[in-house]
Amino acid sequence: MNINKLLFPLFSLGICISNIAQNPIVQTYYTADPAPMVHNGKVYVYTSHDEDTTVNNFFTMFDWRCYSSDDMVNWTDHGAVASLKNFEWLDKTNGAWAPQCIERNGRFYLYVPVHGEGISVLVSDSPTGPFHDPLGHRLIVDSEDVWTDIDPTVFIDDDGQAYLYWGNPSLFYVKLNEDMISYDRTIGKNGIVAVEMNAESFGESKAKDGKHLTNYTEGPWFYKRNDIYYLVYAAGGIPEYIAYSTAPTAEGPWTYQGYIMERAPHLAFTNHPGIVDFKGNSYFFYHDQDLSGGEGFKRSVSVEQFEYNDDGSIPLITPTKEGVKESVANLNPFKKVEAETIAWSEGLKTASNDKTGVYVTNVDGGDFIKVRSVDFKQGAETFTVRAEPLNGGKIEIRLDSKNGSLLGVCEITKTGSERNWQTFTTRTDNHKGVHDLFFVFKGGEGELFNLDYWEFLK
Ligand code: FUB
Repeated sequence: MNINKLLFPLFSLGICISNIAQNPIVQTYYTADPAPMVHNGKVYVYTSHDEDTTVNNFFTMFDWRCYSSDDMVNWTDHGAVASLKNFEWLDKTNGAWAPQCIERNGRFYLYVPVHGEGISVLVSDSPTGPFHDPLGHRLIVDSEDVWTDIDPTVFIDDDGQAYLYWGNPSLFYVKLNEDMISYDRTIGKNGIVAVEMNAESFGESKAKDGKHLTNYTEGPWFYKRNDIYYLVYAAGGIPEYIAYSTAPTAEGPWTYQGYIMERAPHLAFTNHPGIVDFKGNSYFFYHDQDLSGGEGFKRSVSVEQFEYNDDGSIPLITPTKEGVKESVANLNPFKKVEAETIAWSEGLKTASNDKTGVYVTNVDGGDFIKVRSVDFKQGAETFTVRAEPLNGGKIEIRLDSKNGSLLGVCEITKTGSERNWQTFTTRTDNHKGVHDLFFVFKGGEGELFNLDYWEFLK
């Protein structure tokens, strides 16, 4: 039994909330520590991943996942794009903490901390991997305490100089060389600059634990917008708020600006920011613990749209279940859409293999997928889906709600005893215009089928 199927009844008000909820943005896995990256008209969000089963009531994290969106409401699951197994030299099976990815000259650099083993880097020719380890050892060497080397954040300035900031409870940076996998060893202490932690720069410490000298705690997110350098971070010790500081240069001096996310009942004891501008809007990513019904080691990534004030300051942002209200693009249903492109789902998981890539699995009767802002234009008369029948069942295709008007029913029946992927087709009502689309799964006992992709034909 999929653990999410047990937890979903706990999750808010079920059907009612699911029709309006957009947060968390992933319901098939627990995801944390969001790191958004805009590339080629898409937002990619790299996340850490809290396992469904927690070991020793602590962070249980083995790999890093990636999701992408063209419209900020439907998210395509690219699976686990990297894991601790990418590092052959590493003798660790847990500790895949907060990542961030950046593109330079057509290559993608994924900076990752392994808890207790410092910060490393992986490289790929594609934003969704495969990633490989270019060094065979950690990136940040000669650190005085690898236990504090977590939460890397990377940014390339207008002059081409790349910076990597990180740290809990102190803050450090290196100036990355153009190859992005080494750094200038002539500055700071063997290349590592320790940022001066004072109340003017990072606020007064509220943690009162003797370790956190200022309000800065961890999870920095570093970027520049309209000549202001921003460092947004988890603050206030445990439980964490989100605060930020600004500076006139990439190296400071930093000025504390206060909180941008306070506490709310469904937030976890940690929080972790990521901010991007996309298609003219600004988005704030963070994580909460709503999907797990309140377990701080089972977190989920959420996102809110916000607007900067005229002076560049960031307003207080409220964490909501509704999340992003409006898509910034419509989804085209007349070309192949991966089944794992989801605005909201209940009861499902994704898996992947070499032949099919990522697919939707754990499909039982009553589960469903919602896809938002689907533009049927002048009408669609046929639906086709690539599926792997297991016990077999049906897909009810509905508009605008789980119980909305029925466009058609696609039977996914098992033929023969072998498992194999096939295409199934059904006629649909000739519906027009932009709608939310619901696939509601119906069948008997056990798993019904797996789903690869779908499309409508005119
Ligand atoms: O996800 C593990 C740790 O929790 C991260 O490194 C911190 O930022 C906090 O979110």
